[in-house]
Amino acid sequence: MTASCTSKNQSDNTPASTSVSANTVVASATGQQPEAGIISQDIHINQIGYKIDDKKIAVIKGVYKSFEVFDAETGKAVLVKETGGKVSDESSGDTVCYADFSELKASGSYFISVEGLGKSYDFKIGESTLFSKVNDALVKALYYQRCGIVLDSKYAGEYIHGSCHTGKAILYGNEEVQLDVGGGWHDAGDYGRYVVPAAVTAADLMLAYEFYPQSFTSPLNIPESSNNIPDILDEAKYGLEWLLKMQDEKSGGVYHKVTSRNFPDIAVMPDIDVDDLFIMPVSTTATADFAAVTAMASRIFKDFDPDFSKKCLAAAVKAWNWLEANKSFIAFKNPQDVSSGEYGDSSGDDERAWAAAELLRATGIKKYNEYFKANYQTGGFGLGWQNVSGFAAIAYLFADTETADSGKADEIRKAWLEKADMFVSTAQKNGYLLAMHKMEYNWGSNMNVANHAMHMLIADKLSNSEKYTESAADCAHYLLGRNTLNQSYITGYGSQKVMQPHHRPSAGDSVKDPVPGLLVGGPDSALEDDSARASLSGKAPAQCYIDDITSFSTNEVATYWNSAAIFVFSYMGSN
Ligand code: G3I
Ligand code: 9MR
Ligand code: ZN
Repeated sequence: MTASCTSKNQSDNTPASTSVSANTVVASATGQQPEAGIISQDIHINQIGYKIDDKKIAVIKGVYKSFEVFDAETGKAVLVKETGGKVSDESSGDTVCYADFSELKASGSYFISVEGLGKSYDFKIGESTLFSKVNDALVKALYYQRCGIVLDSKYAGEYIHGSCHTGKAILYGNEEVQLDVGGGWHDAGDYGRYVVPAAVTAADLMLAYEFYPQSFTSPLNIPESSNNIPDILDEAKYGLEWLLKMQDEKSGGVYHKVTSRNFPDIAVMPDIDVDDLFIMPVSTTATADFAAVTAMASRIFKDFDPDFSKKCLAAAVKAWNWLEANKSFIAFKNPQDVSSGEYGDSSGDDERAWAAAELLRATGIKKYNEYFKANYQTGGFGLGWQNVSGFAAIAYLFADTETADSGKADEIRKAWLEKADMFVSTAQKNGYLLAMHKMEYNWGSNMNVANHAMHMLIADKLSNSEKYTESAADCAHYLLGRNTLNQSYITGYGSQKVMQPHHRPSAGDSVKDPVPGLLVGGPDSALEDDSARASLSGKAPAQCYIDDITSFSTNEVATYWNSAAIFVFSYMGSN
C-alpha cells in the first residue's frame, strides 16, 4: 500500500492528530484493531521506551499517512495521528516518515500500529529509571570483563568462571623477566589487556561520574558494593590498579599490552586459556594515556581514597617524566610472532596533550599549561582509543580558571560548540535523526554514536542547550533499536536482542543468553571479517551489521564501547 505522508498544513508541518484519554476506545483509522501480533520490522522505536517529558518519535520505513498508538495492556488505541515528514536516508538507503507521539505522557506500555504494515514491538513511556537500569547493566558488564578473579555466582549470577590469567607474564624479548601484571579488564571478546583502550575506558567511567554523579547512587552487586565508593568508581579503580602494574618501575614508561601471542579459540573460557602471556614493549601512546588517566584518577579519588589518589599522581608524574625524556614517537607494532590486538597509532601528540591537560587540572603546575598551550591542536576532539584530543579538551575546559589560559580555553570552547552544532545539523538531515555521517560506519561505529552523543552532552554542560541533549537522546534511541535494522545493540535489552556477540565467555559458557549489558560494535561498511563479506556486501553503511559470533568487525564487544555508552546513559538515566 502506498500513501503519501501529508501533514495537516504543509507550512506548519504539524500533522493532524486525535488524542484520546487512555481509557477511550477509538476504532483504528481503518476501523479494525491492528493486525494481531504482526510485528513489523519497519516501525523503528527505542525498544526500551521514552521518558515521559521527552520527544517521542518512531521512524517508519516507507511512506504512510497515519499511525496509531495502542495501550499494550488494554489493547485500546490512545492516539490516532497523521505521520509527518518524508526523508531519504543516505546511511541506510531507507525512505522514512515519522510517528511523533510526544504528546503522550502517561506512563505505561504501548505499541504503534500502521495500517497495512503491522505493529511495533511494545515499548514503555516512563521515568528515567527506564534508562538507569540500562546504564547499571552497562557498568556491571565491565565487572564481567574483569580478569584475574573468580566471577562468583554471588555477584555474577550464572555468568561464572574461575580465576584467570593470574600467572606471571613474560617480558617480550627478555624472557627471563617475568612480572605480575594480573587484573584489569579483558579488552573485548578476547582476553587481551591493552593499556590504551583500558585508559580510555577508565576515563569515560570517571567522567560519567564527574558529570552525572546522581546516576551512580545504587549498588550494582559487585564485590566492592558495600564500601563508601560509588560502584562505577570501584570499577574504574579495578582497571586503574592494573594500569599501575603496567608501568615500568625504573623508567616510568608504560608497557603497551599483555596478551597471549595469538587469540585463543572463540569458545575458550578465560580460566581455560592458559597460553603464555607476553608483556609487550613500552610505547608513547600507552605511557601518555596512562599519565593522563592516572592524573585524572588522582583528582577523582582525592576524597574517596587519598592514598590511591597520591599513588596515581606519583605514577602520572613519573610517566610524564618518561615522555619528557623520550620526545620521539615510540610506536607499537605487533612483532611477526604475535597476532593479538595492536591498537597502533601514527602519532602520540594527542595523547601527550591529554596528559598535560590532566596533570595541569590535577596539579595546577604551570609547566603543563605551557606544554599544552604550545602543542594542543584544537579541532579533532576524538573520544576514541586512537584520537584522545577530546579528552584533552574536556580536561582543559573544566580546569580551574586560574590554571588554564582563558584565551586557549575560549578557542577550544568555541570549536567544541561548533562541532556539537555540526553533529546536530547532521542529525537533522539524517533519516534516523542520528548524528552520524554515512562514512562513520566503521569498526566500532556504535562507539562513534556514543562519542558523538558524549560530545554534545559536554556541549550542553558548556552552554545548557536542549538541542544538544535532545540529539544525544536520539543517539541512545538508535542504540536501543531505532535504526534501519530494528536492532537493539546492547545485549539483554530490547525486543530484537543481540544473541551471538563475538565474546568468548558468552560463547564458551553453558548459558543461552549472552553476558548482559554489552554494547556490540555495530555496522562496519568496510566489511572486515569473512562473515560480513559473505552476508553484507552491497548493503548500505548502516545496514552492515550481522548478529553472528564470527563477525568480529560488527558484533564484538569492547570495554571502551561500553564506557562511551555509559556516559550517554548516565545522562539518560539522570533526570
Ligand atoms: O580511521 C579510519 C577511517 O579514516 C576510515 O574511513 C575507515 C574506513 O573503514 O577506517 C578507519 O580505520 C579503522 C580503525 O579501526 C579506526 O576506526 C580500521 O578500518 C579498522 O580496521 C580499525 O579496527 C580496529 C580493530 O581492532 C582492528 O584493528 C578497531 O578500531 C578496534 O576497536 C579493534 O580492537 C579490537 C582489538 O584489536 C582486539 N580486541 C577486540 C577489539 C575490538 O574488536
Ligand atoms: O577474537 C578476535 C577479536 O577479538 C579481534 O577483534 C579480531 C580482529 O583482530 O580477531 C578475532 O580473532 C579471530 C582472528 O582474527 C582470525 N581467526 C579467528 C579468530 C576468532 O574469531
Ligand atoms: Zn583473564
